[in-house]
Amino acid sequence: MSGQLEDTICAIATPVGDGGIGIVRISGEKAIEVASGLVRLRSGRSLVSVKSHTLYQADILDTAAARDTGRAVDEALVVVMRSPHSYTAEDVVEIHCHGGPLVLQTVCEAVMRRGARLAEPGEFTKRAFLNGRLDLTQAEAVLDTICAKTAGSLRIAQAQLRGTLSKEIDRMRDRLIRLLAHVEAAIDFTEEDITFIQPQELTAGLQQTLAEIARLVDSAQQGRILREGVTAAIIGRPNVGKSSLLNALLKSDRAIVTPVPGTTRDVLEEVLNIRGVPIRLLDTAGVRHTDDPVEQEGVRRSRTAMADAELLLVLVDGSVPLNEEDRDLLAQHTEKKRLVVVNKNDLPRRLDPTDQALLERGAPACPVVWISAMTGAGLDDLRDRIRTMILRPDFEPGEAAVVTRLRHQAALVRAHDALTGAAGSVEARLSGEFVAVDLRAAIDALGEITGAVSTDDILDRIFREFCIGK
Ligand SMILES: Nc1nc2c(ncn2[C@@H]2O[C@H](COP(=O)(O)OP(=O)(O)OP(=O)(O)O)[C@@H](O)[C@H]2O)c(=O)[nH]1
Ligand SMILES: [Mg+2]
Repeated sequence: MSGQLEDTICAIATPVGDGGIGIVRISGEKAIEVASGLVRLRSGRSLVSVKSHTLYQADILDTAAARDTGRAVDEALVVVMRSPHSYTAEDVVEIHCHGGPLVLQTVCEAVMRRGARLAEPGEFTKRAFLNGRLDLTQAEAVLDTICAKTAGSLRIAQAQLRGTLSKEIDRMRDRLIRLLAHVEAAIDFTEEDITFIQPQELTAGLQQTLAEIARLVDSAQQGRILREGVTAAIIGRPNVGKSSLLNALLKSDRAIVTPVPGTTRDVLEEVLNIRGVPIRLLDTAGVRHTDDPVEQEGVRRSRTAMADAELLLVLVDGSVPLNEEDRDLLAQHTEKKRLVVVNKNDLPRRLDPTDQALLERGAPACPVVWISAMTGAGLDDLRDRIRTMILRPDFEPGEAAVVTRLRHQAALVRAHDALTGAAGSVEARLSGEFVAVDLRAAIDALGEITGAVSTDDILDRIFREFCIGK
């Protein structure tokens, strides 16, 4: 990101499309001066003298040249937020106009003609970080809050925004810095007969930090599931009711359902919230041998979806005996998380006794749920099973810090490895230098999480995920 802090930046901060209001945001040293060029307050006051954090009614003028009196583009509410009490900690002006794309585009272009530059993705939040308003985990939490799909992931994002994770990281990092200071002092004064820190005390500090890091790493897998969700594919031979199940879970007529086997040809995808977990649910073409080239392509896509999904709902029709295609599918991908779902339970069961026994025993080696996509019977049970297959039953996002990003997880693992090395050196009574090297590596790894240690490369990668205007 090339953005320099001296530039004044602007962007449309609300989503594209028609809306009641839309906001153009300006931030930087010259924000008020730039906005003054196109904002004419109804009260006749100058924007420079208005109260901070107060809305004023104004006309927005599109002035092509400096002396042009301008043509009104829209009427708006304008708010000035003076540094450092703003999102970016810089002077910020927000123009709340009507939410049409053309209006917003015109206002934004007028702002740019007055000397602001279009913001890069995430640049407002990046400035909040560079100006010390947010640390990196909090900046990431802004994005997670915006993108949260379930109440659980929103709760984690909000806790992170309030600094729960950073506080825990900072506490561990401070402890390690203190230990490092003792270790280094001991290296410097190695000739003298003073002990700066007892090996037991050093070991205790290292072990405590190792345990705390391990708890966070342990939360990461669950945390990421809550933030990102998982992909689940409904698979089965034609006509077992895959599309009916998708529709039933979605409570809408999303997919075409007919009695003709081979109805679904493409992979359909919908995101839904199942017991607090975001699930990307795929409905696939029924898997069977076919000479129809269109259906063949559909089956190929089903197999890809099956291989990529993290959870498989293997659907069979309980109102007819299982056939070879069913048994074949039941035997595939046994390494994955799978649920066998027996559908059409509203009809008399016609499974062979051996198949019925096999399924009742939970075969082959995965839980079985009996449902009727038509009546909705068993769907609650299915939702419960899906959640327990994905999240640990005891996992509830609460007060404790939870790691939700691979970036944090990777840095924690590096810190853990380094501290394990340090603990080993202490135990082997190696010279303090060995311990110090590993301690420094762990301190840096933890610092990368909050941004206490950061490089342009890390920052670029983080803020690229944002969209313009955030
Ligand atoms: N009685 C009963 N019929 C069902 C149930 N679920 C689906 N059906 C019927 O079974 C037929 C096939 O349903 P679909 O949902 O299209 O099946 P599919 O697995 O998506 O089929 P393909 O897309 O061809 O692979 C339709 O006539 C549905 O009405 C159920 O729970 N009970
Ligand atoms: Mg279908």
